Amino acid sequence: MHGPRAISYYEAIMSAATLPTTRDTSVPLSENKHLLRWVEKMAELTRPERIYWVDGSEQEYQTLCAELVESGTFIKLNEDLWPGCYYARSDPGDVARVESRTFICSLSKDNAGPTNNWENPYEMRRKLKELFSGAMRGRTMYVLPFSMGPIGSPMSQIGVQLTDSPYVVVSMRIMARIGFRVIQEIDKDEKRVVPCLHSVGVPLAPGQKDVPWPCNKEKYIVHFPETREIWSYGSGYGGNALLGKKCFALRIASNIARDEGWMAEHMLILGVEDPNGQKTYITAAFPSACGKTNFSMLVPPKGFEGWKVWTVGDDIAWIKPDANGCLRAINPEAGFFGVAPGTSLKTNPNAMAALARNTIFTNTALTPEGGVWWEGMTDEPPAECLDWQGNLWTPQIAKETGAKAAHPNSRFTAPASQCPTIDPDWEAPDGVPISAFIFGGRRASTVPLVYQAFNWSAGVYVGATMASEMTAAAVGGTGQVRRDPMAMLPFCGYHMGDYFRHWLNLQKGLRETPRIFHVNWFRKDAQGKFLWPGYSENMRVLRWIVDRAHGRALGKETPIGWMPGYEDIDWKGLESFPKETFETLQAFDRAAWQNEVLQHEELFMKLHDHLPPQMVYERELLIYRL
Ligand code: TSX
Ligand code: MN
Repeated sequence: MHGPRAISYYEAIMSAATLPTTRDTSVPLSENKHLLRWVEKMAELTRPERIYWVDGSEQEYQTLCAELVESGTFIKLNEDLWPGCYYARSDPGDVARVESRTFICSLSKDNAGPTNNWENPYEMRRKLKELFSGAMRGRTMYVLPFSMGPIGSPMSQIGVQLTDSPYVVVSMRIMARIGFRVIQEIDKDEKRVVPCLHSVGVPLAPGQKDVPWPCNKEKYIVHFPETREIWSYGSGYGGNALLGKKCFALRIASNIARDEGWMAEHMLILGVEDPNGQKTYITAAFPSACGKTNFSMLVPPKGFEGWKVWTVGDDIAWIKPDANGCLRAINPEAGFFGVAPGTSLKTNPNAMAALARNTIFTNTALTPEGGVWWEGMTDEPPAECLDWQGNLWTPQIAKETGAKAAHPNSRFTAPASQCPTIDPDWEAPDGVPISAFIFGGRRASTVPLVYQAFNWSAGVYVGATMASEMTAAAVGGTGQVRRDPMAMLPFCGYHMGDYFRHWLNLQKGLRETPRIFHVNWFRKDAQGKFLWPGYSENMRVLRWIVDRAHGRALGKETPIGWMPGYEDIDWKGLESFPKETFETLQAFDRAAWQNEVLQHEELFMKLHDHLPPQMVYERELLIYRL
């Protein structure tokens, strides 16, 4: 880079009386030649008005937030009610991930597989260069170094995101470790970084006034798995724009993990501590709308005094066999980017505590007191508020028009460290030891509350055939079943058949085989009522899983796996739960499963040329047991 010489942050501190006000933010914070050359090249392509190196400091965060308030993107919430919190409304056309615009551009189409969008990488590069050409005109290009995983952990990975969105910079400061600490890691031993280029795709002409939420109708979220690059254009929202999360920690990391013998999974990590202080860590994968964040912060019910559930992560787990053949997991994230609607003191008091301060709210409702609100937050809605588009909302208007105050995909971006149940070891560089995997789904019928797979390959089959029903509101209406293998359908960065093979192979390097379970909190009776109270009561299921993982609990063999009998569940504090209801919850329906296994075939047919033979054999065995 021409112009100012790269200086170390330490030098900058020594040469400046007060660093944040005097630091020249255009001066590179790194001395890494590859990084500097790439930043220069991307600036030549996108033509930003200025380049800003993000140091990640608290002061910088405050300054950027103040600028976002100034520009109209942020509203500062009432400091007495929501200390350190900000509120943003997105463009109504930029409210969620766009799977139809998400691409895996591997060299061969075959490597992306039938469940991903694919474009020829050379063609895509040409297209992206066109789109990004001059895309940052009139804007600041932030150079945002970030670490997925604790800084310095051998399991962490580093990226650098170039973005023209200050909203992304402040969000990433909550969701990842960013700034100068990461630069030091990069400079230490010329570490390989994943380059991530992001633009909202709205260049500004000289003097042109910006809008609160710039974005482009045309969106591209593109991954190059071989060269480990991410290019994202046109969106400023969530997984499209905070590139460390779904793009890096799942789609690119799943490719790195395949090559290096570990797993990048769409899983929460929790620790169950029993009254003796013994801790058992478990990871769990659920499709969307199953309450994954709630489960990761579970509050034990009445009767489980002395038990504790600790949260390591609510969304992503990187899992790796250690030198002793034990699986260890880290949460690559530093925050929760959670769906707001439905989150309350009743459903998730720990999330409510985590988001009570220093949190960014996007597309919730705004109350007249300068607070936020969303459907399901309180029993009583506010008398009036502004909805996620800034229009007046009242319970009366809602009744008449069906209008929601908060967008169903509205989010809180909150520091994980603020969660009361955050595990003391959540940032342990070597991760936490994993004893069991849970797969799950939302199924009104057929699938019991809990069962344990017979062995590893049967368990991989359980994960591979996972499915969930859309809630009544979604297309299909009457609970259409959607297959979502390991909850990775939108996030696996390569062929799903090869991904199953990678799962099968993982066991070979392990001293002990982790147990695999399937849960379903959502089974309904003939009248359409939930059979299981869920939430805190899930602890009873979790206890059976923990005890099974340690070889302490009994199970009954059924054609689909091992199941607890009524006597095998700890009912302390819920003695009134009818034995018959439990039997209904656990009922194995042979006819329903014969139909279920036929549906497994549909997904497998799509993947057939890459499907590991074990998956076919497991299916055959299941059919014969039925
Ligand atoms: O998050 C949920 N969990 C996991 C909690 C640790 N939800 C919310 C899902 C949407 C995100 C649940 N909803 C759970 C659950 O276990 N179970 C249900 C279904 C249910 C809903 C309401 C009741 C019971 C079950 N109400 C009463 O029993 C009074
Ligand atoms: Mn997720």
